[in-house]
Amino acid sequence: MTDYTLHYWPIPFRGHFARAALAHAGADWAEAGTEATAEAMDKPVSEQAVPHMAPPLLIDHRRDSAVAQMPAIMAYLGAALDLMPGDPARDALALKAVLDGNDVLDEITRDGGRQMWDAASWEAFEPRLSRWMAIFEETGNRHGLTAKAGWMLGTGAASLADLAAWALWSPMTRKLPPLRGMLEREAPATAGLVARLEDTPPLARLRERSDAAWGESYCGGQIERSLRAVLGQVQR
Ligand SMILES: N[C@@H](CCC(=O)N[C@@H](CS)C(=O)NCC(=O)O)C(=O)O
Repeated sequence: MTDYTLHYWPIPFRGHFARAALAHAGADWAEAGTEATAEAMDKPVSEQAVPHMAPPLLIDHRRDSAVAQMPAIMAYLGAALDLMPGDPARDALALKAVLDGNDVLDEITRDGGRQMWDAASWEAFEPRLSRWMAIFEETGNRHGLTAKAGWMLGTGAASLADLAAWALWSPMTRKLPPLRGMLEREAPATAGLVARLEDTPPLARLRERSDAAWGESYCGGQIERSLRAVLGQVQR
């Protein structure tokens, strides 16, 4: 049996945060798959591994524990896999980067597809997306990150904050290429960090595996179709 099982859908999106942390740390995990993910989510709460509304859900078999809510999963993995910067101020900023990332995911899917994008709503959102990019950039700049070197919080190696930045911006800008130019323009140091992490063997392998399994999917569903439509992309 693997050490961890991740319950999530066959898309990168919110699941890629946990995957990035697990892959980067060389942890051994299995993907539960769509059927088991839906089954776990639909069980009566009294029968769930941890009471939860929606995936991602992470099971740690070695510690016999389970956690849901993406930022809580990242806090868990940050501690379990030694990915925290190690002082209270930067540990809080690492968690903040995860929470910022989760907010961006909610915003780019209009809260999980409650409404679809159209030209006007996307145009109104673009300055917010630019600002989110600038928030990551300014955070990194304040800790010495440049396009060529450094880490989001000035640690000596990738921390949870760097993995959150990768998990947020890499799938988004690779699966929705019109957004890549925006990240490079608004957040060149962050774009450089994402590219450097992308070239590390664990994250390169994760990218290859997920591309092979899930193709061009980003967030899935109708909301992805409407996102691609406003970005002038044909869904493959
Ligand atoms: N706040 C939760 C959001 C979870 C969530 O919205 N999960 C989505 C996939 S990204 C889902 O499967 N939703 C189905 C539902 O809410 O019924 C988290 O951060 O984990």
